[in-house]
Amino acid sequence: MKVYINGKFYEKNEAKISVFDHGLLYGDGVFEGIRAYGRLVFKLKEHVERLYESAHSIMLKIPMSKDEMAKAVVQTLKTNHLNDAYIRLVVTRGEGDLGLDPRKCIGHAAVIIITDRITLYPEKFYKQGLEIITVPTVRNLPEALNPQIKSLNYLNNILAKIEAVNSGYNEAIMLDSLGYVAECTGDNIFLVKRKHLYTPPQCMGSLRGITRDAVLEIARKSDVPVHEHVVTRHEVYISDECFLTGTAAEIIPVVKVDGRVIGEGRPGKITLALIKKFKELTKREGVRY
Ligand code: PXG
Repeated sequence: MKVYINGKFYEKNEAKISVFDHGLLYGDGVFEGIRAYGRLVFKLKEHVERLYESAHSIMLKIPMSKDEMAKAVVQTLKTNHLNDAYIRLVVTRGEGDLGLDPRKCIGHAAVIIITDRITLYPEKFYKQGLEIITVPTVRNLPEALNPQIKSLNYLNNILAKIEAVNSGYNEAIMLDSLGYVAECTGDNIFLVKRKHLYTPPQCMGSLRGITRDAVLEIARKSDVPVHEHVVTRHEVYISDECFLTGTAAEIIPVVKVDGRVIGEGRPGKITLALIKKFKELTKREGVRY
């Protein structure tokens, strides 16, 4: 495996950055998770755009243009001869001293691209559906650390993941500070009720997922009415279908939430139809390499 760091490729064991990098010391940096299917990078432009938006928001200057970044992703995939891949794009604040002040990061931001394979949940759950729970850790407040910023500081999500795992579950619903459903630890959440599709609005404390947007577009084109609307736990419990979306997770059905069976307790019809259409989309759309 060859890892890209600032324009050069290194073997996995040799791919290293400084212990003084503020990405390591403070989680001061941004990242993206991207997928490639059959030598097509899915939604590359959207991921690069979101990376630069996250960086802009935290005043991190990425030392290359968006076009160069997209080219570097493609080049890394070519170098690694991968047909299908999960791509992790990381940009750190760079090397500084042991204080928080980002002005002390005098070197360049480190741009790292890693390509690998990933299966987020055991395969059987994609067929039979996941059981999830709501956890006590609420999603970061938008006015404190906006979940729209895909920063290297993912402790908020990791704490929720730990709570789920401690309780014997693979995934967790995180609420926002008002108690509405925000999202899961690394996925957006959708409900189906009376053939309508619902997902929390992106301004309420969840990430505007690129898979989420792709699913909304597929649904609109398939004449499924969509609503970006606040969602309560009660609405999740009484939904006909539930599923999660994310680049790593793709689309995974949910069949039980906090002990309540969702619909008939198996992946629903609309969920399965959306999964099929999403798979078709990933096979025909993307940047070829
Ligand atoms: N919400 C959050 C908090 C995320 O981190 C998504 C939603 C889905 O967004 P996209 O754009 O991918 O549809 C994400 C992204 C993991 C993991 O190991 C998950 C993400 C990123 C990194 C790791 O679960 N998901």
